Amino acid sequence: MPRWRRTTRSSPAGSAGERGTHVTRTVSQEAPAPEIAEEDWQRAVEAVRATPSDAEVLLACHVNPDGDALGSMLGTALGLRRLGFTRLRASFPGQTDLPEPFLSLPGLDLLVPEPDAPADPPLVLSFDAASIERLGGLGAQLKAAEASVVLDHHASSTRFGSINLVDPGAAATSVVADELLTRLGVVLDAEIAECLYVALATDTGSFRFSSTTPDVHRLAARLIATGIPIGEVSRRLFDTRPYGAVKLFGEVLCRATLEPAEAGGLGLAWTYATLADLERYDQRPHVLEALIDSVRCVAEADVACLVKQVRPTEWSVSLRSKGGVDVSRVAVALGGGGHRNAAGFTAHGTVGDVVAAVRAQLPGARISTVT
Ligand SMILES: [Mn+2]
Repeated sequence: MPRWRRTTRSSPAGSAGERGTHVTRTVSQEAPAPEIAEEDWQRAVEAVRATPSDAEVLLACHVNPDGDALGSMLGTALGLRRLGFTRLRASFPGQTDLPEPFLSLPGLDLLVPEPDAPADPPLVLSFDAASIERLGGLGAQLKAAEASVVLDHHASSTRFGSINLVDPGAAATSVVADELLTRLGVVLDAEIAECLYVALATDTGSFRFSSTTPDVHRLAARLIATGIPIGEVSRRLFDTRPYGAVKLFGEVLCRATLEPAEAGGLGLAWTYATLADLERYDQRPHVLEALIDSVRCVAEADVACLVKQVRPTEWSVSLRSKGGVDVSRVAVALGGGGHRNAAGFTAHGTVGDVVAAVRAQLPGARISTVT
């Protein structure tokens, strides 16, 4: 009996998720020119080729870089190095110490803190940043550059470069980076491939999200064929965390709350992590990035919510949906943004206030499953 009940419960949620994905795709197909025009590819290639190999080139990615931002940026930087560029610098704004999973990425020798980035490079390339604000102070170099190439896959991209390689249908920015490197005649090697693979694996949730198309697997196959240590890379990226973080996760998950009646009966699971939790286990905030995945797997809830304290009364809120609720609507209503199944916002007040605000938005964010 429990087996039968589980089956009926998970089946409608799953099909709603598929439907949700399909709707997204239909919308993006109807939007004008979602793909990158041939002319833009050519202009990007010409911009790189027109830059002398001893000129300064700045590659920049968004603040608090994730695997896609860093991987696509460093993979492209290494590709440009193979082409003979000698004064390459990669950078991102803000906090410069990287999360552990990225500490052995190839190409890190090209990375400099924002203040040390070249002041007036003729060529700037931007990675995974949907708006120039996400580049912090490096946006000034991009604006002043003779040529600026924006590589991205956010539908919300403001296309702030002089050349924009933005493909909202791409699973990761590294898909765009790979195409540019191919067009520049760069031959993939294991170092470039590892960077692009980390980017691709990160943004597809290790090839689990619905963005994982046959083309994504074909790209992954080409990358793996260069001989990258795939087991080691995956373990570092997804299956390694400090002992203190494991204990911290345990404590935070222990206080998770399930509210089956919320979201019109689809269910809400939520928990929170405080600065005191981080301090108690001597952990840095980035270790909490993976925590939402453990909340998201609660079978009885369509919506998962993780409230992370960033200042005494300021919280960073992560939302996930299995497809019954459009959590980007919840996030946008509360001042944030994101995608249908993954979104976030910044909140103030107490944890109770924050969760109450989320609860209040859930009914209006339900996706109709009427057929
Ligand atoms: Mn990305």
